[in-house]
Amino acid sequence: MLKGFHCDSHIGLPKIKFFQKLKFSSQLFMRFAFFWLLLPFIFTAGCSDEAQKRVVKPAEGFNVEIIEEDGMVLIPGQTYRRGNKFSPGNKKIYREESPPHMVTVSSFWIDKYEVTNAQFKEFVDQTGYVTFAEKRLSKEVFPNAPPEQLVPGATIFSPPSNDIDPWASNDAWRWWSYVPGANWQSPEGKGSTIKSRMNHPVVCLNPDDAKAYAKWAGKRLPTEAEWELAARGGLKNAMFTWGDEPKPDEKWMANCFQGRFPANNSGQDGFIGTAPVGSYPPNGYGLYDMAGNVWEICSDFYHPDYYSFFTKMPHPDPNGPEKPITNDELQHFNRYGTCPLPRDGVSELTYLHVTKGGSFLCHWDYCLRYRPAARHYAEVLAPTNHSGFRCVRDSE
Ligand SMILES: [Ca+2]
Ligand SMILES: [Ca+2]
Repeated sequence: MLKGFHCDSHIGLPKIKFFQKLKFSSQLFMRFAFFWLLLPFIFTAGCSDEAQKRVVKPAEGFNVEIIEEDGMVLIPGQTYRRGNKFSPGNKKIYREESPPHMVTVSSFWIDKYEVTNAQFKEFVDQTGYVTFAEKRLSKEVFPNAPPEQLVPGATIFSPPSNDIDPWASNDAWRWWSYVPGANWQSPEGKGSTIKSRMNHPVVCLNPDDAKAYAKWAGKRLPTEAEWELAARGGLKNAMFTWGDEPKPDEKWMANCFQGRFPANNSGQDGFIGTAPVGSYPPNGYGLYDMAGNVWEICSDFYHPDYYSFFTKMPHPDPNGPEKPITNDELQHFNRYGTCPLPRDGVSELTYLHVTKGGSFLCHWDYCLRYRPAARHYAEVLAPTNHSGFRCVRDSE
């Protein structure tokens, strides 16, 4: 599949190999150049009024002072333990989270909420920005791709009509489909609309789209280390953003998936798909949806073994592995435990970027990743309807 994506890191993409042979062509260069040409305008558009800083009450049950400014929260610089080596509760192994290690992060501001459709629309209205999912891919750039995979579109959750065992095979395409016409304005494809969902998180974007928005807003994407620190909400080593209890007082604390994945979503937590941002309790830093709702794209490249590399070469404010990898290389790692270095001619469109926090599709038994330590990835090639983002900016 050309614009492939899958929910779980152990599942391989079946048809992406031809990308490894691609050169970084002039058309791809033009795609990136387009964003840069816009910058003089969008930088001006992103300037905001003078900020008002105020101290707000901490979230109930947490002794953390929160300083808030223009919809962002100041996270104080600190050293914390990143990652997780324990079973998160469902006895599954999430080895990409190990080994846990100490990380020092400088102070930074982070958005209280995931970026919404309304916010992204303002960006598009002001700049004319066109997202990756809205563009047709060129036959010249992807000579081996079937024509039906070159049309604009995104990868959309498409559950089967009957119960299936998600562990029965490695084929996540049993519940994902490439849908022509799907994009941030029509997240389920042609005929779908966000009109009644303007306060929901924007989806169907790739990392470049998220970066373009962040630049326009005078912000940037968070590093993985920043994101996890913020998600932990002042708690030390807790399994979830709210503590260690999966469902305290029988209350769902995040928008995730109940029922039998993938065919039967009971929506017991109130939402089958995305929820309006801020529908669930905030964490100790007053941040919403750091667990569930939509995955949040970070600036780091993804490598499943990065934490092992990092523990050998720790440094403050880590920003991910220098060498990006592709999905093919990830599958090689999952099979053999080693990861070949990227080769010349590999398209940047196949590089994996870190995503954090899980989504409305994360399930206790299948993908228990609505946890701060959990790690997953997004491809530039594969916008999906369960991935979004929020922004950060440096602290002066
Ligand atoms: Ca839900
Ligand atoms: Ca989220």
